[in-house]
Amino acid sequence: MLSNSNSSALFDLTGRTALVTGAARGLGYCYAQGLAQAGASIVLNDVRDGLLAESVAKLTAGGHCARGAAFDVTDEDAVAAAFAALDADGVEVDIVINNAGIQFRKPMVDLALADWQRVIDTNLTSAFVVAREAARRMIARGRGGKIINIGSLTSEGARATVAPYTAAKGGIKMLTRAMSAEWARFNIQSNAIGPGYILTDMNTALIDDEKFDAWVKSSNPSGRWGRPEELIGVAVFLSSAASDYINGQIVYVDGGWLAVL
Ligand code: NAP
Ligand code: GCO
Repeated sequence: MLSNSNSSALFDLTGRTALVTGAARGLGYCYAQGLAQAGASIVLNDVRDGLLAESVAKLTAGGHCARGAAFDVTDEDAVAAAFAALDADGVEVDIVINNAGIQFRKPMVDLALADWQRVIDTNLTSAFVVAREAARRMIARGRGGKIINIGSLTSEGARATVAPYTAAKGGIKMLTRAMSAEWARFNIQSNAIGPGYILTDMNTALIDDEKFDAWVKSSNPSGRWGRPEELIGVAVFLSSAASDYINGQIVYVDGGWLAVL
């Protein structure tokens, strides 16, 4: 039976280093902040280094250990170079949160292949590219690690006009299982988080649309949008020893959306 002190130690990330992609703002910054508060050192990635520097400064001002790594997650060479730079600085990534993602809303009959590809590259392929670099090092070090991919309600169901996003997030669910199939034996736990409709910049147009806002509120039994900080708990859980025997799962943080008819 765990005593209170032991149970809190389960979620302690002290001594761990986490790389969070797309961490300058939105859910990525929340994950970075939450893992930092749980004791982890954070490598924040984003594609725009200006905003990234501000977010790193916010965490360090709060007494946390954080550094920025500006690179485009869709650029395989840039990802490799970023990990090489971390190697050179002696930074060993124990936890990866593949959070970077974009949305592009258009009916498929009007959708350009370039736009399809950009969403797939950012939301799915980048998770493979970043996790591959991390897993190579985790396996070589022999002390395991955590890979957390970011899915969505669209990992389970589709809505019109977001086909590439839906295909990517469905792929994230199965890629996470593929990572488990190959890496669990190295004590690497690969799981995913599936946020519902959350109040971030990605959804500004939807939040401001009265009909869509009403649909979101009527489609989940909590009757509201999720708040970014409500994703922190599951991120710390899947980053910690508390989830060492969980692999290949996707944990939905959706107000009960997927649980009801
Ligand atoms: P967001 O507010 O649009 O933030 C996305 C972040 O990813 C931004 O900081 C963005 O950088 C960064 N990014 C985009 N492309 C990148 C690239 N190529 N390389 C590196 N960083 C890149 O989105 P969010 O709502 O926080 O969503 C974050 C993740 O959660 C996404 O994967 C999204 O699909 C997923 N998700 C969100 C919701 C939701 O309701 N919000 C629900 C389910 C899943 P810039 O600032 O430079 O643009
Ligand atoms: C959309 C939204 C959704 C949410 C999220 C739901 O256009 O429907 O952007 O995709 O962001 O993925 O889980």
